[in-house]
Amino acid sequence: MTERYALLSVSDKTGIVEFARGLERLGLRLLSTGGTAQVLREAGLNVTDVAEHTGFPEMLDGRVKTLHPRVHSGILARRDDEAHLAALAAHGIPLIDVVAVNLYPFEQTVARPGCTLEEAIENIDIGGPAMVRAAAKNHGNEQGGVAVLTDPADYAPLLDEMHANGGRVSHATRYRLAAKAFTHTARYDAAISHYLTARTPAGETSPFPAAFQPAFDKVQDLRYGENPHQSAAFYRDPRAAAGGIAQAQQLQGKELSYNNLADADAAWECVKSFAADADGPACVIVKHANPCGVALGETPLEAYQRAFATDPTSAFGGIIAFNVPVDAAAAQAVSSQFLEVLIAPGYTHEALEVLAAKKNVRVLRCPLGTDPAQWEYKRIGGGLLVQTPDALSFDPDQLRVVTRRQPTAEEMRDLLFVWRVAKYVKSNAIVYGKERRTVGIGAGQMSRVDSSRIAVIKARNAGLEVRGSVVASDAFFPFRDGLDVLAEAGATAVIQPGGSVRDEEVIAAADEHGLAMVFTGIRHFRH
Ligand code: 93A
Repeated sequence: MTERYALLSVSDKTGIVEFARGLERLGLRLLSTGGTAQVLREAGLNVTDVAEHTGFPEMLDGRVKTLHPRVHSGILARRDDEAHLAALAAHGIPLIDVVAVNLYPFEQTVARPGCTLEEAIENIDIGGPAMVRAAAKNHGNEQGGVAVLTDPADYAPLLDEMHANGGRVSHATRYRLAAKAFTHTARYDAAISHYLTARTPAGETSPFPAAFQPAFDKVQDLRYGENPHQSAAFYRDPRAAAGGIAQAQQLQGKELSYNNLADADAAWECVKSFAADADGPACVIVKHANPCGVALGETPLEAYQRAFATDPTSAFGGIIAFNVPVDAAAAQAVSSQFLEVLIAPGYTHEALEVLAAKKNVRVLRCPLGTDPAQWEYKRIGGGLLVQTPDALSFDPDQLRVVTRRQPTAEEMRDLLFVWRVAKYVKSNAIVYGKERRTVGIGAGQMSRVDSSRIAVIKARNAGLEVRGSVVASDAFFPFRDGLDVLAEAGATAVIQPGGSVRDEEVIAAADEHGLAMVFTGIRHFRH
């Protein structure tokens, strides 16, 4: 049997006609299942139905199409094994050298609103994964083996390679395709397991499946991890919508490091919380995962200058993010400080020219899209914590003024600003601000009083006046001492979740100091 076969059986028919035509030109005979065969025939190709090849009809509504020894022996026979080849010859079974399969669209099916359990089950592909796994297992060696394709993006490169090598596919390519194929079927089974274990037969669902298999695609190896002796890599969630830092495009600069990416994420998530149309240009400067300056301004330049003024010492070597395109004036200003990474939804041509002079600065362009709710993961020793993101934003109408004094309109505007920033500061977070810019930020302390004191010290070090500012606290004050610190520093209004058993004591302290205080009812711990 010298004829070589390619078996094509795909739900996603993208590119399949061109691929089949290329294979036919290379002298391969085409074998195909019902729907795929029809598409190929309509395109004028010469196709043998699998049913004709096996001598057995597709049966049970298509549940059994390719599950037949004539298919699986043709795929699984070792190409350099005399006994295997003799067995095929004895039964008149030809070799299948190319297998292109993609599976019933299980994930798309269960994502459709109102999808029933029966529909989901019918979309669990059985014969497809069997062929993919058989072909991947038998990718072979230098003597030959099967090329398995599970992604239409691999069709054209495979044809090119076959053209260049007299119809042969190298062992290296077959190996790479086999590894990719097992990733394809592993993800497919993970999706089925997630769906089934996160619901009961009656359809009651829970957000989290019984077992958890994250699926991410490698973007690149990183030079090292958080420290030079740690190795690291960067992965992207293929299902994430545009808008996360993982979707950013690097326009210039040195290779991104592990810490660059982590800090860029912190800066980008914070700056994105300010909408350009409602809030105007915003700038966030991050160091060690915490904002060290956040401000709004009339222009990106002004937003940057006001953010920088919060803490010029910490801003050195920082990550700077804007929620609006960067123009030449802002580019000029940021270039005059030492910075690691610049992120924005866009850059003017002139801005890019200015930045080009700073060759090392990593310049990222990131789409501003809003991500759908994605799970957050945190490794703990021997385990994994998974949670939904801290995406709850409060309804301003639900704010509760708890003090005798009402905040002025100006204080209220600033309270909402510092509250938004506090969400992106590591706990315990205390953020002083005024005129929609941060004045002092206390981050990552074990006690809230210390965060309050540190924020004041930092503001004074930067030569900023704390008196007359407003303050946000990411969680309630457990005692009045934190509030006393704020009042003594000269703050006039406070925003915090409330909910402490000592709220009464804290409210009384605020009244004593003549402060206005607002409860949000929402806590924003961040660790
Ligand atoms: O129903 S199956 O689990 N049983 C099979 O024997 C089988 N063989 C191929 N699904 C099977 N397939 C799948 O059919 C392939 O994985 C592919 O997704 C689909 C292609 O069908 P058609 O060519 O009829 O569109």
